[in-house]
Amino acid sequence: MATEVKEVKRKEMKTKPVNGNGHGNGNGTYDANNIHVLKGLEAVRRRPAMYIGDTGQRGLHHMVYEVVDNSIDEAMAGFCDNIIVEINQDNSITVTDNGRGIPTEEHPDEKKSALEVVMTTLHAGGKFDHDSYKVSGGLHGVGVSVVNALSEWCWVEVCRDGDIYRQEYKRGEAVQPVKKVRTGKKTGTKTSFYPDPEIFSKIEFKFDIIASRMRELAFLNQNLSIDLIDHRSRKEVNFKYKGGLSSFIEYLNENNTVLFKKPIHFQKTRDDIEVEVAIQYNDGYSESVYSYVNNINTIEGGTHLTGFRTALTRTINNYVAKNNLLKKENITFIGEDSREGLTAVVSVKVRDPQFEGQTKTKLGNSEVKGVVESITNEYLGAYLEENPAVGKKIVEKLANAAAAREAARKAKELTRRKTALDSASLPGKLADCSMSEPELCEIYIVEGDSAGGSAKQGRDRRYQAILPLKGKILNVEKARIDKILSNTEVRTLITALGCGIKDEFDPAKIRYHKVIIMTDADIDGSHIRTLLLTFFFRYMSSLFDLGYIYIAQPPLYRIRYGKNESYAYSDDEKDKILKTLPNTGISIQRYKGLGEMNPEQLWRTTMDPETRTLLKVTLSDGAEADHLFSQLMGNEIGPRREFIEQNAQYVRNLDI
Ligand code: 0RA
Repeated sequence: MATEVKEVKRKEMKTKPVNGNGHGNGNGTYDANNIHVLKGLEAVRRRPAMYIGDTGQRGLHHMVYEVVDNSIDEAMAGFCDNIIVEINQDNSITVTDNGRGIPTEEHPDEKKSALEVVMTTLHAGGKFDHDSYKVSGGLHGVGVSVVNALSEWCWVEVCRDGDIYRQEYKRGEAVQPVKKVRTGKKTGTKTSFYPDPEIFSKIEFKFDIIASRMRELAFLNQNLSIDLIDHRSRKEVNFKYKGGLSSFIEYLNENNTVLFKKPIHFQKTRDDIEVEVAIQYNDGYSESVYSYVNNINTIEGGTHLTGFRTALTRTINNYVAKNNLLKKENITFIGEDSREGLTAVVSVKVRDPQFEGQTKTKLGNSEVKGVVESITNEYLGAYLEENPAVGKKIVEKLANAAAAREAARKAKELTRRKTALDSASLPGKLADCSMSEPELCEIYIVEGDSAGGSAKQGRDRRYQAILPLKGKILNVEKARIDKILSNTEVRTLITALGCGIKDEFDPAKIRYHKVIIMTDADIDGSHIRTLLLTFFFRYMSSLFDLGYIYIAQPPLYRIRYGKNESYAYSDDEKDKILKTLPNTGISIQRYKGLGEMNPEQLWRTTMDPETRTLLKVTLSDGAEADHLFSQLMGNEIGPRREFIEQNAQYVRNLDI
């Protein structure tokens, strides 16, 4: 999930209009009069980002999801239980499903095969659309014709009624009419495409990115089998979960100590809204709640999540009152208490979802809140009554959380001192920059005072701030918020960033739009980096969505020859440089830490925007990142060791 961002200006992207005259030119077109189709495709190719978000890594992978979504629709309609996704040698993609097959008969209005209409008409929809849970707004559900328009080539084979039909396309235009190519017994649809290099900056699919979305889809669609095959590396995985959301919860809690073994899991349809929820608690302090609408992760939440949260707190409070469980303590839980150590997934299927918010991932339909709330009340209430042993454990956990909250409040009130969280006074260790526009400013969080010193001398003080951190920050996976806030390094960091934390977190207040983690290229450095990323993930996660979190890339080697020198950022690069040099008079220095570079070298190799490389850390999948962070930093030692062993060679390029 980490994507490399070279900070050099990208060449202006060439987008060639498709047959600008609106008529087929014989170059891949068999129907010269189809002005309307060509206009649609041209619009997509002119402004691809409007349809798939961007033309970088995210948009590229979105192409795959768009095709898979159509097969998922067929699965949700009950006609498909197997999807195969193949990444081919040449980075083309093939998606095969065993559904009914896209209809191929002549479309009554368009006078051509329905298959061709679906593949070449923007928002074809209507009769040949699935009447299931189509998504309006957002980037999903833009249709497979968009993928087609943005592909250098594409072909589809449909198996129906004993025959296999096929059509090929070039940049969205059909090359010839739909043809019967052979006979076939089964039914289904197979789509293959190669994204257009004129549109996308780089055509290289990441196995892990596709895998985590396929895993998620398999969790969300119980019993659906999804195979992912990478022909480049011969990797292969199958995702199929009998437990659905229960399996999802078990996966999320794989590295945590849970309070009870079997997740609480229920599913019910009311007023045409399908609600499915799974819940489990672990002995940690953070909240891991993921919500979905029509298989789309609603990272900004919305009415379904609000309904769930309200019901959770209320149902547990009712249970406590009804059974006289906390007579002495006289506590009423607030929402925050009921979410400590909570892992939950809330998935709804809604017919006409309205998406709002900055990233269009917040459900707006008001009718959904009450439905999720009442279903959760009923099922969770009944579950607690029937499972008093589990009920007792949950209530104990929440009572602890409430007591800690109360103690923290009292302590704060008693001291009443201005805390370091108050951004009025900046910490002394921070060497701030002189400019104050956040969009121009960056902060380097540097491991250790000595590297901090070099960074302070080497930086451009107009827009670069330096915050040296002493040693390791607290592992936030293992501590409650009050303890986290009593840690000096963490407080310094929060104050320097200026955006607050938890309830007071406001990304609009952040003082720098680039937060750059700069640590040594050794085990300690990678541990500190992971601690920092975990902290940002648990307490300021929207900074990732906003694209504010970066990792600096210091060089590994300095190579001197005669009066010249070069820096190598990887072993490969070092070998490449050495090959270009005669064998005499070369000296190679391997950097063990940032402290070995003088200020000028640090600036030139790692901090100068003209020459540096930064890794931008993005979370393409929150649940996947959650699993990874709990694996890296959680309670269970076994899985962590296993992870580090498996990934040791990738530490420099850890994909989060
Ligand atoms: C509409 C109607 C029918 C099938 C599909 C859509 C369909 C579309 C896709 C896209 C990928 N895989 C798909 N599988 C099926 C079937 C109508 C019928 O047979 O009665």
